Amino acid sequence: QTKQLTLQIGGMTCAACATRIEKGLRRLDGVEEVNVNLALERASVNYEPSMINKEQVEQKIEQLGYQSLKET
Ligand code: 9UX
Repeated sequence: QTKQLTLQIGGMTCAACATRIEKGLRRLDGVEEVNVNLALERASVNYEPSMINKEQVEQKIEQLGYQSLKET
């Protein structure tokens, strides 16, 4: 059973930033689908909770150089 997470993201300044986050998150085992909306500064992530959790997703976003501000 996949879960969906939406996060407010800080630090995205261009379209490539959004693509970097999408690619980075898709590399994680357990992440099924990612959509990043630059204008809304929001990421939507579908993940398999038995494989990965919310904190690991947020950690990856920070690791990529952006901020995971809050869940929406
Ligand atoms: Mo270009 Mo967006 O370096 O960071 S990918 S501004």
